[in-house]
Amino acid sequence: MKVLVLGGDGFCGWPTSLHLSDLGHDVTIVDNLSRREIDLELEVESLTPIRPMGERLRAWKELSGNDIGFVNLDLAEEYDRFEALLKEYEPDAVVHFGEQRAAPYSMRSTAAKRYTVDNNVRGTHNVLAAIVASGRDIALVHLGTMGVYGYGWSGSAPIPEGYLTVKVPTPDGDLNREILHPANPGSVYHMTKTLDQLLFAFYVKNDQLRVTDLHQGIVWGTQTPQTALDERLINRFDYDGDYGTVLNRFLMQAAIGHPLTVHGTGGQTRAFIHIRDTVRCIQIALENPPAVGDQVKVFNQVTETYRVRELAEMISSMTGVEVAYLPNPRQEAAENELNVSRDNFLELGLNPTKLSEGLLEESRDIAVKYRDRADTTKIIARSTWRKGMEVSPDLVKE
Ligand code: NAD
Ligand code: USQ
Repeated sequence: MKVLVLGGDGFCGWPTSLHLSDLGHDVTIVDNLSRREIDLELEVESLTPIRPMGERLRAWKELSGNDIGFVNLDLAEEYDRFEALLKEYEPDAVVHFGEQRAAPYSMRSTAAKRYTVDNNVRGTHNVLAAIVASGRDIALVHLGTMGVYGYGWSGSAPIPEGYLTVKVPTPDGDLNREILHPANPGSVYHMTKTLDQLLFAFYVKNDQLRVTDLHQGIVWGTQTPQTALDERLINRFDYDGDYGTVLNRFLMQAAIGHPLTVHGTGGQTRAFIHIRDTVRCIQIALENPPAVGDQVKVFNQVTETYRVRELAEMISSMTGVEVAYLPNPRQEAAENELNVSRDNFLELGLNPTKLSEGLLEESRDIAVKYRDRADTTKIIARSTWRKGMEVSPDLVKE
C-alpha cells in the first residue's frame, strides 16, 4: 500500500512510519517540522536526542533496506503543493497526525490559541478538500482524541465509539436517532479535534470519502521495535510542562528524583495507550477501511484507564520519589469516572499492551539514560487555562 504519513516526524508519526515501512508499505512522510520549531520557541528539547529527518531516513535505509520519502510541507499553508503531491504520489491511504497536539500549549497565549485553531482546522480541511480534488479514492485515517467526549458526561455508561443513539420525543411518539456523541472539549486544542469531526462528517456525506477517526487516549512509552534498533532512530520524549504527557512526565521526574507533579487531587481519570499499540492500531485501521458510502468510522484507541494519582502512587512506590500535589493550572473536573468502550480494535485483533512494571521500567531506563539532557526549569506546567491560575515557582524546588 502507498501511504502518506502527515506529521511523520512526530512522537506518534515517526514510529508509525517505521512500522508501516517495516511491514512492506511504501511510505512518504509529510511534515513541516513545526514541532521542532516549537521546541526552539519553548527553549526545551526532547529528552531523547532525536536526529534530523535526513539522518533518521538514511539510518532506516541502512538498517532495513527500505526507502521512506520526505516532503517538507505545511498542510495549513501550502494547499496547492499538497494537492499536487496527492496527484503525483497517488497514495492509497493518508494517515493524518499533522496537528498542534498539546492542550497546555494551546492555552498558553492568545497567539498559541489562534495558531492551534488555524493550523489544525485549516490543515484538516485542506487534506479533505485535496483528496476530493485529486479525484482518487484515498482512505483517510485521522488521529483524534478521547478528549472530544469530555470527562464525566456519560456517568457510568461506557463512552460509545463516536455515535450515540438518542430518543427524540415527537407528538407521534419517540424516534430513535443516531448522532455524533456530544462534543465537550476541555482546551482549545481539544476543541480543534471536535471541529475536525464535523469536517469529516460533511465530506463523508457530500463526497463519499472514506474516513476513520481514531479517538486516542494519552500515549505513553517511547520506543517501538523499530525505533529501538539504532540510536539514530530514537523517538521523541517530551517532558516539559506543555508537551510532556502525564505518565511519561512522571517516569522522567522519577528518573531525576523530582517530586511527581500531580495537578490538584489527581482524581482525573484518563485513558492510556502504549506507543507500541498506537502503531498497531494505525495498521489495523489501514487494513480495515470503511467502504464508500459508510459513515465516518470511529474507533476509541485506548487500552486502559487510570486516575492520575494512581499512576503517581504506583511510580512513587516503585522508585521512592515523593508525590507533590500542586494547584491545578487547568480548568477540569477534580475527579471523574471514565468508562470507555473499545470493542472495535479488540474485535479486529488488537492484543492490548497493559501497563506493567516491566514497561514502566523500560521507559524509566530511557529517562535515566538521558537525564543529563533535562532542563529542570521546564518541568512545572506554567500554561494556565485562565489568568490568575498561575502556579508559584516555589511550590516545587527545581
Ligand atoms: P507531535 O507534535 O509529536 O507530532 C505532530 C507532527 O505534525 C509534528 O512532527 C509536526 O511538525 C507536524 N505538523 C504539525 N502541524 C503541521 C502542519 N501544518 N503541516 C505539516 N506538519 C505539521 O504529536 P504526536 O504526539 O505525535 O501526536 C500526533 C497526533 O496524534 C496529533 O494529531 C494528536 O492530536 C494525536 N494524539 C496524540 C496523543 C499523544 O498522547 N501524543 C494522544 C491522542 C491523540
Ligand atoms: N497532569 C498532572 N500532572 C502533570 C501533567 C498532567 O496531573 O504533570 C494531569 C492533567 O491535569 C490532566 C491529565 O494529567 O488531567 C492528562 O494530561 P496530559 O498532559 O497527560 O494529557 P492531555 O492534556 O489530555 O493531552 C494528551 C495529548 C493530546 C491527546 C490527549 C488524549 O497531549 O494530544 O489528545 O492526551 S486525551 O487526554 O485522552 O484527550
